[in-house]
Amino acid sequence: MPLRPLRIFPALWLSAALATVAFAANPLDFGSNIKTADPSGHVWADGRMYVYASHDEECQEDFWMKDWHVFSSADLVQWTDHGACLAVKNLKWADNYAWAPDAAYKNGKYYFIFPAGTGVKDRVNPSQSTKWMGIGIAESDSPTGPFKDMIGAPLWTKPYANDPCLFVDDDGKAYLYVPARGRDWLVAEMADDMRSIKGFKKMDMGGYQPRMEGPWVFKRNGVYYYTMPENLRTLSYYTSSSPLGPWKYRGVIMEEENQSNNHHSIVQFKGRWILFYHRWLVDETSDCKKRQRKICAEYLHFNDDGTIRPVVRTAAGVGPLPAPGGPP
Ligand code: FUB
Repeated sequence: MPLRPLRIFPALWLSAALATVAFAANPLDFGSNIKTADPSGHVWADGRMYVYASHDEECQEDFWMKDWHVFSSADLVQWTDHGACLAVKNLKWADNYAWAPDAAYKNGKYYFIFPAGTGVKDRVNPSQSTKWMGIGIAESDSPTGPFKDMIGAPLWTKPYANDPCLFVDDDGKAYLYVPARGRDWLVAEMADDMRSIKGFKKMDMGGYQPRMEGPWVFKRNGVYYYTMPENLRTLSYYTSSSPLGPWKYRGVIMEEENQSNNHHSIVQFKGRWILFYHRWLVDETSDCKKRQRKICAEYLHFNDDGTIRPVVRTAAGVGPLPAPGGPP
């Protein structure tokens, strides 16, 4: 008789393990067929994972995007779509190009930083283009918004304004990282009230500055990591002992796929490091049948020396998290 529990528990572990293996968590299930891109993952004080994302309209033209969504989860499997946390229709200065956002918590408020713009890009005759973009900042008492544009104007429109990354260091200083045309990799400290920037500084990237967009900065064990889609597609990274650099190139995290852009974020959640990114997948149920973007996630692992192990795209992704005390 005393053997019985021992037989039952291994069986339970086995079925839990099989469920884990068989579970396909990618792309993330946001409860609908919503097309999403440019995930910016953050864990706030309530311990939930929040993902701030661009929203690709079904079969949209040329990245014409109108709002941003926020999703949250307690386990990375069951997600809540909190809806649009901000839309270009709420802005005085833009009506399009709701591109890759980021978020931060400071001064008891949640901040949402975003690119948006107006006009049309003429890809055949670029000189005829009327498109321009700016970076806006909005504020809310809630991590899910709605966020309000407190300035009513972009923080700047030149230099090139897209893909802001807002990193708040342990001392409370907020740094804004942006890609710029001409291969200048810029950082600006934000004013304490988060309503202006103190001016751009060109960072020393150790002599290696490929074309890039979508930078992301995080800190682990006192080391700053600057990660980005190299040539807009291959995720790679640098490290530094300061948020301002100089930075040292460290190599590739995730290879490119189908010559398509990738955009990512890296965040610690319940002791595990998570890489959020997007994939371009054909949706057979869609009228246009073309590849559209959806957000995925993978576990990310560090070596003992702090370098990042390469990550491969999987169907299983990150869910469900192993049970506490279970196999790693
Ligand atoms: O989603 C629009 C643009 O595509 C983003 O700003 C870039 O990072 C790329 O993902």
